[in-house]
Amino acid sequence: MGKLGDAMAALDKDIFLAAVKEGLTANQDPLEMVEDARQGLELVGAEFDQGNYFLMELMWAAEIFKDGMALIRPRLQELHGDAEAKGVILMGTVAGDVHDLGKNIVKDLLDCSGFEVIDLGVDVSTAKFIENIKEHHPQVVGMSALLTAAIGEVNKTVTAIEEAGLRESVKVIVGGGIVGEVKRTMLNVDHATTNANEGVRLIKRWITGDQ
Ligand code: B12
Repeated sequence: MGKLGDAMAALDKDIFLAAVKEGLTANQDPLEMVEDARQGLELVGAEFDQGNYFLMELMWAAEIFKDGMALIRPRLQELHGDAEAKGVILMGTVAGDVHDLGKNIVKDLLDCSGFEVIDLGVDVSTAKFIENIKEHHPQVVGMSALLTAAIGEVNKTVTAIEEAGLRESVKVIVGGGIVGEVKRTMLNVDHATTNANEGVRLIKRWITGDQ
């Protein structure tokens, strides 16, 4: 873990933002910076899990991350930008789950790659996913889920997509903490990953056919 992760784990916003600026000046890969910060967040989560940090600390960590992303985003756009719209992707964090930092990174990357992203936000019900697939005809549905309790919601949504007769027309990809928790085969999706970049590369391949 690097400077960003260390500062995040220590919940030190000033040092974190200084490290972001330093990284940008040194032309560090913005995705590497995001991954470093994510690892720090994982440590914050572990402290929370052990009862050393409380909800206040989790919320503070999320705020630090968002402020850092605001600085990193323009560089992501600069490096990964591509104006040509290539397809439509529907994204949302599943019902009962309000974690959205990871989903927003994927959205930023897809935006930068020229895709039209319809972001349904957080706590998205199965019905809302279906309604929006019917309305926007996306090629890909991306779900984010971090809570163990959200695993069932992912599968419920995929079943609803099947029952609505829409499964043949969309690829489904899921990301977030649950992916590390369950065997991928337990999730009835086309792909599951905790790596935003890998997910975006695959989505590009699905839509454009490029390798
Ligand atoms: C920040 C945080 C919060 C913030 C969220 C702020 C926000 N706007 O998102 C707040 C404070 C709101 C919060 C609340 C809660 N949290 Co919380 N939270 C975290 C924490 C520390 C970091 C999560 C995060 O954003 N990581 C950084 C992002 C970038 O990582 P990511 O989401 O995994 O995304 C990456 C990939 O997975 C992937 N990805 C993500 N989505 C998608 C989608 C697609 C399509 C693709 C391709 C890829 C992809 O791309 C990203 C970049 O690589 C985690 C700890 C952890 N280990 O994850 C706990 C954690 C997830 N939270 C936890 C808990 C328990 C809660 C609460 C229940 C606490 C409470 N008592 O109220 C509530 C739940 C509220 C709810 N109903 O959802 C637990 C979950 C345990 C479990 N397994 O169920 C964790 C694991 C902490 C812990 N160790 O106990 N939390």
